[in-house]
Amino acid sequence: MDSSVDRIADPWGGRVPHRRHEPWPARVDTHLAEGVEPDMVQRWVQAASILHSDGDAMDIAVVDGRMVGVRGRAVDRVNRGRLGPKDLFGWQANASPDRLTRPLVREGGRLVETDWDTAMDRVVSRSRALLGERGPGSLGFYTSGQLFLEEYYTLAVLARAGIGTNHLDGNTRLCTSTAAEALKESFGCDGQPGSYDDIDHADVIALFGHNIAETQPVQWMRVLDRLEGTDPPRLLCVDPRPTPVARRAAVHLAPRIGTNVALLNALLHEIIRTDRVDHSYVRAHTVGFDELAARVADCTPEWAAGVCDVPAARITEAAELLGTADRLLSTVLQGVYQSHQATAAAVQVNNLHLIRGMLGRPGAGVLQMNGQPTAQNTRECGADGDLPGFRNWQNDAHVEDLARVWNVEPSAIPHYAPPTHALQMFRYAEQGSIRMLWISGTNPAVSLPELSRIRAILAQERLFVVVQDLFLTETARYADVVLPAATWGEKTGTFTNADRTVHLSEKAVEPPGGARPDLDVFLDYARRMDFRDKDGGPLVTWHDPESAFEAWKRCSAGRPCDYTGLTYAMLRGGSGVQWPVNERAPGGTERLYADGVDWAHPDVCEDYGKDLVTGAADGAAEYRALNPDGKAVIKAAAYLPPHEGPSEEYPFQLTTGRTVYQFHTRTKTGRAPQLNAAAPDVWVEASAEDAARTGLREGDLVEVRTPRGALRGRLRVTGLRPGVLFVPFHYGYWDTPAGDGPDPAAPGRAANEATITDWDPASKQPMFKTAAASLTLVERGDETPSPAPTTGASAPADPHGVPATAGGAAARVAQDPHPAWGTKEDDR
Ligand SMILES: Nc1nc2c(c(=O)[nH]1)N[C@H]1C(S)=C(S)[C@@H](COP(=O)(O)OP(=O)(O)OC[C@H]3O[C@@H](n4cnc5c(=O)[nH]c(N)nc54)[C@H](O)[C@@H]3O)O[C@H]1N2
Ligand SMILES: Nc1nc2c(c(=O)[nH]1)N[C@H]1C(S)=C(S)[C@@H](COP(=O)(O)OP(=O)(O)OC[C@H]3O[C@@H](n4cnc5c(=O)[nH]c(N)nc54)[C@H](O)[C@@H]3O)O[C@H]1N2
Ligand SMILES: [Mo]
Repeated sequence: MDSSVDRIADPWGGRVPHRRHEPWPARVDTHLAEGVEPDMVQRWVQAASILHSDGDAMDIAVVDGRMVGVRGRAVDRVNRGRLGPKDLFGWQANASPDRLTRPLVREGGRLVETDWDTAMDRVVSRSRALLGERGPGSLGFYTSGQLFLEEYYTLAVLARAGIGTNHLDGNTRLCTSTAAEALKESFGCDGQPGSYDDIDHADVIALFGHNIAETQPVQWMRVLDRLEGTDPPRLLCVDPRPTPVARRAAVHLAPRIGTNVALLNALLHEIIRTDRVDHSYVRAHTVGFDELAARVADCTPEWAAGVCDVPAARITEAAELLGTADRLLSTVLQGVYQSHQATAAAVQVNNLHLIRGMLGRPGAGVLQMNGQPTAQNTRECGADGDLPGFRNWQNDAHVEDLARVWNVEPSAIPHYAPPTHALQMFRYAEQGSIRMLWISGTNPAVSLPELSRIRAILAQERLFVVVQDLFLTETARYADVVLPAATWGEKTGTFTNADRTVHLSEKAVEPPGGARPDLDVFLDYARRMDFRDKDGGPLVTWHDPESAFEAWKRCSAGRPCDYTGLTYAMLRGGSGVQWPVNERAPGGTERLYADGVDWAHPDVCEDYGKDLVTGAADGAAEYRALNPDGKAVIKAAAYLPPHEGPSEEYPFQLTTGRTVYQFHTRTKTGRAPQLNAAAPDVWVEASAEDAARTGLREGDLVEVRTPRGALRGRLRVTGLRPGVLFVPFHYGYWDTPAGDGPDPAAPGRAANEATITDWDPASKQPMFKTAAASLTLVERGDETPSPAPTTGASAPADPHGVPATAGGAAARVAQDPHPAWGTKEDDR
């Protein structure tokens, strides 16, 4: 080890210059607990990160049955040994003293400890009673993007074919349902076209509403390394905040919130006007170009400049960059997916690639990103609003095929309507048709919009709430039964990152006390419920992670996400592998759609498409008429103004998001000392212009209010777009002194007190990024700096007097740019 870096002060660590078209050089990052030296480690256990969608491969260091650190895996295609701050420090949360170790049940209004039999009996008897009295539609399952593939698949089988409910969705609805929907709209099917390796080859990288530096820090290291190498790429950044990406961009556009479609239509207009269109690609592989050309004919940069409030000349510059790129890589994330016209905007990025013929070649690709580590599997396995294996619920042949795999009658699989989306499930619970809600691996009392409403729904007497988690979360306080789960490092399973790379993550240590892997809980439930197939055999025929994986392989056979060529043995020791993996592609598949699209044919597509304005689903006949040969669909969309605009009472646009140090509702990162200290409490960002105009200063305690609610935090003045406020959504409600729920006397703290109940019509993803808000002073800061980190997008406009974020000795990480092992291709 020849260097060590404070990776809180410098989240991205040192550079290893990276030349274009060459493999990304390795650098192995290692963090061990204080006092532990590498030669004291007894076992290194293979795993991958579950604190973002990157899939950073790592080994967990074990001493005497305890986790004592992590090190990146140089051999892996995704991260080549590097780890981000959450990867490096987040594992400590596993050993937190407040882990749940026994099930809890509600007795006389309070949660009390009990044994598994008692807890599961309550869940099973309530399930049975509801099935008998009210039918399968009275049960709903709200799961995660953070469990393992084997767990989602089991849950999908038991919910869809066991219970027979249509109400199964994941928090992936809040996260990547727009990614999935945009891929379905353009390519007929989910499935990431691009590869992270495209970063090695692209000459232009365009990031739309994606703060990759803070949210996929390891892929940002890859970009930074390219910027230090020969023939560096030029970056386009579309983001209203001054993110680290914006600071390194050749062109940074900071549009008015909610105007992505207007901007993208102007970029498409310019590319068509200057004829940077790959006409032969368009002719061979797409339908819909003429409609797009007509739709954007009037969308000049001058027009968009008025809508988006960015200079027309900048838009032209951006279009030049995109239009002249030899290999263009685009990424899209929450600044699009959670903003206004989410699917319409994400689809325009696909259109950009289709009309420029930028797909399927090294460096030419689109990444409709995922956010959560295992969101891809929620989608593949049908634990969200899809059927397993990207089957089409409107296509009877697909439902019959799924019924064959499960050995049930097709009628046993609800497909009378699209699977219910998460916000609709909460609506049904509010209205009383859903009477039991089983929440696994998600914390809706912090992460859903309009929290006062969500709390009221969860608190209803008539709703039976089951929460399966590691901790007594804000949501678990409302539960009737709490099931203590084992997590990453304590259980074995596979998961798939945003570029289709499948990793195996192995059990390194025992879970605390009586905590059990989610798979075991679902299997136990299936057994107690005695779910049967059509011949009277057990519906769920597997019993452990590997047998669940084998069952999933059979379900995935012949589908785009084909896992049939993968085994646990293949995933051990080397790098992760990108699906599809089958007889045709035994080593995996780097990029999809090298030669036209494969899954858009009416007989095989996952979806027939939707109206991007109303969300109305097209039928098979309409789709067949539009796209008989199964080409890529170029779908145009007109810009529409956001639903809630600034007013006299609420003059600001409120947007929300993330910092590099915290993950979501902080159940893990809030328990990792280095991470938590770097961003210990909520803050509010406003622009220097707005601060000057309103007389507010760094550190002032301010209140952000919308028609839904309010929250308070200390002000950070940044280079944010004027007129916009930003609040991180990581912080939940303030507890009562007794710790039994939100303190009615305390002010609001969660961003979602203020957000709106509204969603994209096509993807049903909630709009966390667009609301109108007011900003008022509560109390002067008197030189108290805001708790906002100084390293990322929340860097102060004027650093004077603001202490720089640093981690000190406890945050030092060994970085080895010349690891002796695992660097060569043939080591894989
Ligand atoms: N450190 C960290 N990393 C994470 C996570 C985490 O919680 N913490 N979560 C993971 C998950 S699940 C996800 S989904 C991803 C999310 O990753 P990102 O999408 O990168 O993160 P966000 O901060 O939610 O939003 C990105 C940007 O959208 C911009 N934005 C807001 N409104 C608009 C708009 O109207 N137009 C445009 N163009 N931009 C806009 C914001 O300014 C913000 O910088 O991160 C993953 N990685
Ligand atoms: N305002 C605003 N709101 C947002 C967003 C935003 O940008 N702005 N982003 C949205 C997005 S993209 C996302 S992904 C969501 C995230 O929102 P949530 O999913 O609610 O956030 P997490 O904190 O990740 O919750 C995961 C829960 O699962 C538990 N857990 C972790 N591992 C395991 C396991 O192995 N088993 C079980 N059973 N439990 C486990 C954790 O302790 C935690 O309580 O928030 C959404 N909400
Ligand atoms: Mo997410």
